[in-house]
Amino acid sequence: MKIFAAEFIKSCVASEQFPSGDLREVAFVGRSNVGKSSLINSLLHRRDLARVSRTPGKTQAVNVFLISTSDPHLSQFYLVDLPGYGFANVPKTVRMQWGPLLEHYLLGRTALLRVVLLVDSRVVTDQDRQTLAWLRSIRHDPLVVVTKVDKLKANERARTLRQIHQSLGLAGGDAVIPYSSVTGEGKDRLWGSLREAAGRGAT
Ligand SMILES: Nc1nc2c(ncn2[C@@H]2O[C@H](COP(=O)(O)OP(=O)(O)O)[C@@H](O)[C@H]2O)c(=O)[nH]1
Ligand SMILES: [Mg+2]
Repeated sequence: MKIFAAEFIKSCVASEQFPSGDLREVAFVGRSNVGKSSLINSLLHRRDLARVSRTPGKTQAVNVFLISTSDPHLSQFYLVDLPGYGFANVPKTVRMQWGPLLEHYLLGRTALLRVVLLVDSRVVTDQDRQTLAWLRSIRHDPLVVVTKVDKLKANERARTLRQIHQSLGLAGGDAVIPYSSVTGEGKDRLWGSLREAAGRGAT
């Protein structure tokens, strides 16, 4: 599969700004600093389309990118970077605004194919578990991606991945995708899952 184009469309801070039309969407969500921007860049083979920030949590916006690929089911779609949660230093006023924005997005988008939930391979938090439970309660069964796996020691890796699976309360059949934006591990698997979701959702 080839990526023909990846273009930033807009940053939405209110639900009226979400794109109109009927293009399909894939949304990425996770704790601030989980590696979301890095993953989006690596997935799209772009160096800095989604900004990789050292001061996470400042942008509480829904960022929309338009992607076109050679896959017939994903020939054009929106990749949506949702605001990160769980960043303690974000001012309360900002935190209070992102909850409803995220909720509006997740409850309202009819062309949303799949939500991808990112968790850090080194620490899964209560908020990650709550987010997973909440997504399920609103009928989004997210694809779980475990980030920064290049940081795991080879001899701990299998056990750590098992523990993450367990601590998220996933069922035996639910796969998690180990991902590294540094080595590129997981990229093909993640694209494969997105293509599969798009194929299933095809009409
Ligand atoms: N070793 C390693 N570091 C990563 C990886 N992904 C992100 N990082 C680092 O983690 C920090 C946060 O990444 P960023 O993509 O900005 O996270 P975001 O806040 O979720 O968008 C940055 O310092 C990145 O360089 C990864 O796969 N491996
Ligand atoms: Mg980011």
